[in-house]
Amino acid sequence: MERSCILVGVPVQAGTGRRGCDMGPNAYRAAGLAEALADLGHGVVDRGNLAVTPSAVPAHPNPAIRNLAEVAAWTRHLADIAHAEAAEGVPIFLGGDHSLSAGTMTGLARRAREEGRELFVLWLDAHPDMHTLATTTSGNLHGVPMAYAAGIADFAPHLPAPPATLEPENVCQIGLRSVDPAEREALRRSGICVHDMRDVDEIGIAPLVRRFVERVVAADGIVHVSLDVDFLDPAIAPGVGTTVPGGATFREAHLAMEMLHDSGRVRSLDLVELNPFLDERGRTATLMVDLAASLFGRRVLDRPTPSF
Ligand code: Z70
Ligand code: MN
Ligand code: MN
Ligand code: MN
Repeated sequence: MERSCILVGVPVQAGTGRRGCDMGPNAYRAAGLAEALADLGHGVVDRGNLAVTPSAVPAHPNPAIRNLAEVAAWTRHLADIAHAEAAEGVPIFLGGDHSLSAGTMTGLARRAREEGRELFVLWLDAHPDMHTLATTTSGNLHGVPMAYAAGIADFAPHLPAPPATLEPENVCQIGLRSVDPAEREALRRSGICVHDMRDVDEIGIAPLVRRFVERVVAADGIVHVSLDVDFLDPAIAPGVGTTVPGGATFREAHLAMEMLHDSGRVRSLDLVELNPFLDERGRTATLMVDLAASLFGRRVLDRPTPSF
């Protein structure tokens, strides 16, 4: 039997410098995410919005860091939730800022390890989010989840120890165009597969996604997609706190989603960084819903459809 989509609202904005991301989950609902998935024939369960109660965590010497206790609480809770929901269906985490992926990816990594499956992550973002607590200068913890989840640095005792980490070789980042110096160094050391926008321009999105899918299939792996709104060009997706020019086009983004769907390997999704307060008449929320629909099987013409 096909797995149902499980919507999990994660109204966290503690990891970003701008307010409004906490309205993200409800904006996806208003834009018709559940209906779009149901129209494609999927079962859909909406778990509503999560909440956490932060408790004190040891301070970090970097004075720039903001909202550490809150991000720690979300990370701990989301690792539990992702681990549990991945056994029930296909969790779709409705952010909320990208700090939520520290929790989701490590919980999913634990579930994959228990099932003896190799977990791959396709990270679609203008940013690698590869800072450690020591290197972040903005102090915004949406800049650290990849370093945390790939076990690049030890975040304990400030953030909870991850229940499992990603294999850096199984992570592929596409869309990068804003990388801080410390992140560039961390990426080089990590072994993570990275494609900046120059690669997208020179090679094209299709060969990049195809190569990734081939590696997943060769390992009989499963895929988590982490989609940051700022992967997209701000001209088509203005509802985000960090607009970086030169992002993916409408067609590149849809093609990536369609190819991932056809792989039949996608088991979970983060939709992050939507800021409805900065959006224009819901167009960014609507675009993200349409991209999720492409990822879960919406197509122009009939083609063979692998099930999850
Ligand atoms: C920058 C920082 C970031 C997302 C912005 C930006 C980080 N490297 N991440 N938007 N998703 O502040 O650390
Ligand atoms: Mn919990
Ligand atoms: Mn991000
Ligand atoms: Mn980003």
